[in-house]
Amino acid sequence: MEGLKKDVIRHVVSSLGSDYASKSAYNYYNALALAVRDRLIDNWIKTQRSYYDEKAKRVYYLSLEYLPGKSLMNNLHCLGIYETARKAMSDLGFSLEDLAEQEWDAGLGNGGLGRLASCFLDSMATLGIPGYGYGIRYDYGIFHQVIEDGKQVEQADNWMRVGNPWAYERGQHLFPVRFFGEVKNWTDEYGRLRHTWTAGDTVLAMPCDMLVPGWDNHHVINMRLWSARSDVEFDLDFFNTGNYLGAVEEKIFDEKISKVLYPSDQIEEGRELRLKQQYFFVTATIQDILRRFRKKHQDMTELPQSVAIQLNDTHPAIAIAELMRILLDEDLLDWEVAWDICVSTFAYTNHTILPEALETWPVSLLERMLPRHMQIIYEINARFLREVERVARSEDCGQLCHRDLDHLKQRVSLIQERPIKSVRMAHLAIIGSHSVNGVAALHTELLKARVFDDFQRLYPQKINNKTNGVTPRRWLWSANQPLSRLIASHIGTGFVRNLDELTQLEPLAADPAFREAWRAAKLENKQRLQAYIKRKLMRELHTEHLFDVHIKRIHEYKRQVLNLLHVVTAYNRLRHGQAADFTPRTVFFGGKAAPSYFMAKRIIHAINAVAATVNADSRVNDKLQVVYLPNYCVSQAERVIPATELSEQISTAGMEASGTGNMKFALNGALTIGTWDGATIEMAQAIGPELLFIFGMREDELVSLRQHGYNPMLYYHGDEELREALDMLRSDAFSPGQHGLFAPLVDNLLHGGDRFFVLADYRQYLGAQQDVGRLYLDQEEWTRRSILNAARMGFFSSDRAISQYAREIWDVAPMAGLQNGKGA
Ligand code: 73E
Repeated sequence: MEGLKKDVIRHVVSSLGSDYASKSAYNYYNALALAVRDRLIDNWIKTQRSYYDEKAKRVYYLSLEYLPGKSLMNNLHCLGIYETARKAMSDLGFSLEDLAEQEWDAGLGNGGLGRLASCFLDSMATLGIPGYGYGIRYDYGIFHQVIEDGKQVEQADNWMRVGNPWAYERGQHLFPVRFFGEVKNWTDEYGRLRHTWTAGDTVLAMPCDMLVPGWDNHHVINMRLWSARSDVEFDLDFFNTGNYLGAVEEKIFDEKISKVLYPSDQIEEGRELRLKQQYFFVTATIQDILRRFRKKHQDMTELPQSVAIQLNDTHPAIAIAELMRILLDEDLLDWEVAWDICVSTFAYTNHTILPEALETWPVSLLERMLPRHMQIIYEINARFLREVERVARSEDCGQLCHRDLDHLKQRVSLIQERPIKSVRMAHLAIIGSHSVNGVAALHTELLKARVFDDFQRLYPQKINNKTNGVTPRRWLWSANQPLSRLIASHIGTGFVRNLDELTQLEPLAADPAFREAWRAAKLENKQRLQAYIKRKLMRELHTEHLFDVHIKRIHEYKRQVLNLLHVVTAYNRLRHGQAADFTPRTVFFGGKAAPSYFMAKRIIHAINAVAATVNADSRVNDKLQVVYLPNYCVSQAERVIPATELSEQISTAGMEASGTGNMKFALNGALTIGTWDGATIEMAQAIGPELLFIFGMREDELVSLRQHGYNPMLYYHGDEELREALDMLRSDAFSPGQHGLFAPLVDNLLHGGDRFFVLADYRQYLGAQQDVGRLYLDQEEWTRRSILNAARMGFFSSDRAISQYAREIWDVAPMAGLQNGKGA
């Protein structure tokens, strides 16, 4: 402890240039972070060196998004120095909790996809897998959300302003990135046509490395994020032209590439800068991967034995064309050889079947920005369509008439002709990879049967499932110390690295004393949240209420509106004195809406309007409260999830690819009210469906309802309570003086076809909520179920997910000496 104290003081003085006697929490947080980084860097160097020494096959995880959140507590726990640090900082006059508050969330992602990437890095580090995360170091992460007059207002997330003590910026290792320009054709000595992409604009990619430690194993992997740097400083031309300010402007323009994260989750932006971001990060990453590979290899055909590249959705899919370009134009390999290398190296994860999220890029834009890549994509397509024809003719599709074959080719082509001629990035990713995986069982089945059914017929082995998982280090041990300590006192700490060990809790569910202790841990977390809400929102929570929580991105398919209709109905019943048996509850909502997503923003407004009315109504507010948690982010999730008793997972069946919040809640002892969707299905199967509150129509039922003609008006006319709730929303009951404010929401349900079947599931949802309320009155049974929920969550560890990727997709093994946990 003395050593740590000394190091902290030394950093306050020599790294931060401050007086250690002036007790600034900000300085002491940064100094502690630097002292922790010192303790990681030796192991990071040893880890990286061991990959070379052992000629390990490496895994590269390419993701445009990461959501690491805060690093301090997690890193202290991983290093096993949490208690030491707590004492040391207390000696220096600080509470570790307060210092941790000083850290800004690294919010370099929108939601589940980015958080999954961060959980996966944590698991690779803990399992000892030679992995690297690659992404973009956005200057501005996901916007900071404030609620003003009930509405979302976006503020810039200037997370870098105060510096980042965790990152190493490596300004000396810059990689060039080219755009635009032209392609020259030439003939090599064997008479083969060759291509060279020349000129164009150049910017530079600077690596920023963040260290990702494993749990108590000395294995530290790297997350390398690229930051754009202009090359104009190196351009002597501008001295000669005398256009100094012009050159500076150009520099600012170039550096715009890594300025900001696109804040839309599953809605395509289709903006030129977004494509630039994708290519910028992809080419820098591929250059870095090949640089490392070439240190030990000359023969490029050995690449797939040494390197596996996982594409996190299609956002980095241009990597396939980029690797082809390098192999063809720089290494001068033949097409077939280069293509084999590519397909054997790449694998692609699909995260959504929502059509509006499937990426396409206009051919005209690609031709201009990446002319050589567009040529290559055309060539990939031509060869692929010839192959399709060959397969179709050779098999029993022999009977395929020409029309069918033409249709098939149109459907699977990389090029879509309408509404504008574009490249389908998902098709590029599928064709250029040896593995395509979905993220939960149902999602993968839907990929095979619907979205990618033609590809499933063409390549029956390619599409596979890897159900998502979450890291127990952050989402149980670090976020929920009261519960973790209780668990550890009964079954030891092995569950932190082997989550299956939680099954040892099962017999304890029958033990009244253990149940009481379990409830006490939950109450402690509820009180902690209560104190936080008081501090931040000046609101007093009732900890005896059922804490009912719906936190995630705001999206119509996630159906926050369904929850809101339940709240309004409960409000009406209470007002009308029809709810004598109502179980008091506080309903929490939280989540960001894409700034351009009108309906999602209006939903936030409606939630806040209902909250204001309900909370101000003294007839009901001792029994029902609604809280909107502004600026939902990773660190907020870490506070809220441990305090939650009811987890809302109520997406339209078939639409949530997996969900990962659902897992974090159950792991922390919340019961789930949910639809038969995403990974909630597998959770119900693992836990026992009777221990969750499952309701609503299933995916196949919705398909047939849609086919037979779904008429939301029938539900409206047939259900008095539903009608009352919708009429109130449409009138100004919640928006005094602003008649029609929420009419777009209601009209969308009644006259817009209710694409997400809110009305169809309303009555069943109410029934399930009634069951929840009733069960909550029986605290012993509730607690028993809560314990069993957590006990059966072993499968949903990201360690299990990563082990499956490693074995079934990447063919990589943990580093020797690290398989069973601790390293040397
Ligand atoms: O169901 C979640 C899933 O758990 C899914 O909606 C989400 O990915 C999670 C992790 O697998 C997701 N995010 C995006 N697509 N699916 C996405 C798309 C475009 C931009 C940003 C995010």
